[in-house]
Amino acid sequence: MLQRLWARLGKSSPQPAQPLSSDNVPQHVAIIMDGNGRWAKNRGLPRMAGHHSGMKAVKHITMAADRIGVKYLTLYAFSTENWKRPKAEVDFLMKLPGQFLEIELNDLIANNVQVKMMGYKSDLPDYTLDAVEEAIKRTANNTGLILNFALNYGSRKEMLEAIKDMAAEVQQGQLTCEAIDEDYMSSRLLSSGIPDPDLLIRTSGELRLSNFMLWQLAYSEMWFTDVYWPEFTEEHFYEAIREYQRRARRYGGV
Ligand code: V0D
Repeated sequence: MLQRLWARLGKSSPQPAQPLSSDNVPQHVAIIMDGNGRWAKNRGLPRMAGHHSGMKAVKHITMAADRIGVKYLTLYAFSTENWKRPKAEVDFLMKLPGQFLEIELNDLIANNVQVKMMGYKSDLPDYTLDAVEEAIKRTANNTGLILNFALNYGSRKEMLEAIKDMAAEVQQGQLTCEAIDEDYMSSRLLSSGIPDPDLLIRTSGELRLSNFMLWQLAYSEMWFTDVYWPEFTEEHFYEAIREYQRRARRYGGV
């Protein structure tokens, strides 16, 4: 479905070169989309060209995730630490959600994708937040893939805010310490309502979590690749899924 509509945008919809089992498809895949700047630098292009090119991979991987039956796709687009980058780069990045949605929102709607955002909205420029909120509103009743953008997201801040809110409620007698268990903590995080990721993918050779979903990734499988995000294709994505399925089968055996 998604592939047919997106085919119009000039990209065909390759089936996996190797077969992909429909058993044990991860329900939630989270991705740290790293290496956009390095990809550009290696080609003698400005970093911004890498970020722009990375948007195309977002489209292709969303399409692939939907096709194989992933239910939640969380993409780390901008961290709370990324504000430290040069102002020109931050300004450029903040225009990408609007640009992406201008091109893709109609197709996302047509394909029953629900857009969500996980992060701190207050620091975002109006034009960024307006674009994202329009997408969230216009896809709120969709029942297909949940495309969750981590935008101005930081995991330690997320946990501290939850803890501070809970402490204040305990102090005011609205919450008891005994009621704070793992499920309750999960419900107070920005990912509330979304199950923990089954699989984390990080591109570009870095082997760190970089303050991404520290609580939620406690039991997740992790898959790393040296491929830069702008070069990350459906085939790389399927490779990660196949490895996830192999690991799941191994655990089933013992
Ligand atoms: C740059 C690679 C899509 C990572 C992908 C503001 C770095 C391209 C979005 C997007 C970015 C976010 C929210 C939304 C719709 C689209 C995006 C940023 C960066 C940071 F509702 N790509 N993308 N946002 N890049």
